[in-house]
Amino acid sequence: MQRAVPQDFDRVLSSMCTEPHPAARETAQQFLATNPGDPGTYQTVARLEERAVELLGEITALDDPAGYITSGGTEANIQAVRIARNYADADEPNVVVPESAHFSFRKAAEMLDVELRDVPTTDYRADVDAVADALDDQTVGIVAVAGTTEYGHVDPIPALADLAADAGALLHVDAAFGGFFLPFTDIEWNFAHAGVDTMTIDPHKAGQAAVPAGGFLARSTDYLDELTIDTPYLESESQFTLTGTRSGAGVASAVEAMETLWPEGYREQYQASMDNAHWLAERFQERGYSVVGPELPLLAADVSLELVEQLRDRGWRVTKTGSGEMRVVCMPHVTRSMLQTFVADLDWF
Ligand code: 0PR
Repeated sequence: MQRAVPQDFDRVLSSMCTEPHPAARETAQQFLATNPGDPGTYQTVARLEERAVELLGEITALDDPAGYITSGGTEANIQAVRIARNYADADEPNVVVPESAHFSFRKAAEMLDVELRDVPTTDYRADVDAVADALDDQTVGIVAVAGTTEYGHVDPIPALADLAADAGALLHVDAAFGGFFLPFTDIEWNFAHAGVDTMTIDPHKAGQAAVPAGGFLARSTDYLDELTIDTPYLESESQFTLTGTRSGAGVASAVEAMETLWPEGYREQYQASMDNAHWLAERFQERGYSVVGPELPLLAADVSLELVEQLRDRGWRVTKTGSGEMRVVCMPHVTRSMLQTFVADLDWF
């Protein structure tokens, strides 16, 4: 059999993953056989993981950050729900999430035996009144999304944090997608803006690190203690991660990407990606489509399902929202000339 090669990115408009920064790619290759899950043996990568958390703390305005590099946003979200459940003392714990939250919270709820209370959104954001109505004395956590998967919108995080504090619940912010764009906006989303307890922010998305490199942050190590189990035969005595053996390549490449790009490289990327998203939104509008966004570099347009299928047949990787709009994610590999070709194909049909 011929050796397989990965697809290239020149028609990928559907993915939150992107080409890793060249330095991050090279570093990932060097660390392929290292395991941050065993810091006693793999000390270099363990130190790199501390640096990764420190850098994520800078990006999210958190002094003395606690956390680690996860396998992705899913693991980080599961850990957040696990902390909220364990931290509280509830017999029948529930977590309140906007209906726009990523499906990883469903996995978390099922595995952890926590009730997930979905509440409606207004204009693609969590409705604060609806969240308030859903709370009760068994609520252990509220989730706010900073960059929704389908529309790229950011929930009213300070208001949700206040609700969580009043309810004695933890506030988790899912900035898996938005975290590397939001520092360059005036949106309130980070640990300094509001009483955020835990956060997901993924270097393997807009952070331009190699896959797998998700990020989980907690305001205090007390929260991580809620996850800790003993590891009798390792040099380290306990572990708070969900998985055991973990990707040193992901950790090392996340550090390399952040050292290289934070803040100026990420700022430039944010600006280029937003310009592209606005440019594409205008092209859609000129053609009579209605567009949602872009608040972050992601937009949805009410292109017919038939046209989406035709574009797919031409090799474009585009996806649909739950309501059927076409969704385009302007990740770093998405260039203006790529979008010009896309619009030309759109006009061809
Ligand atoms: N939180 C948010 C807001 C997300 O958008 C995602 C993934 C996650 C959590 C989960 O992250 P992991 O996939 O790292 O566990 N959002 C994308 C999605 O589901 C993931 C994705 C990435 C999909 C690349 C396709 C793709 O090619 O749409």
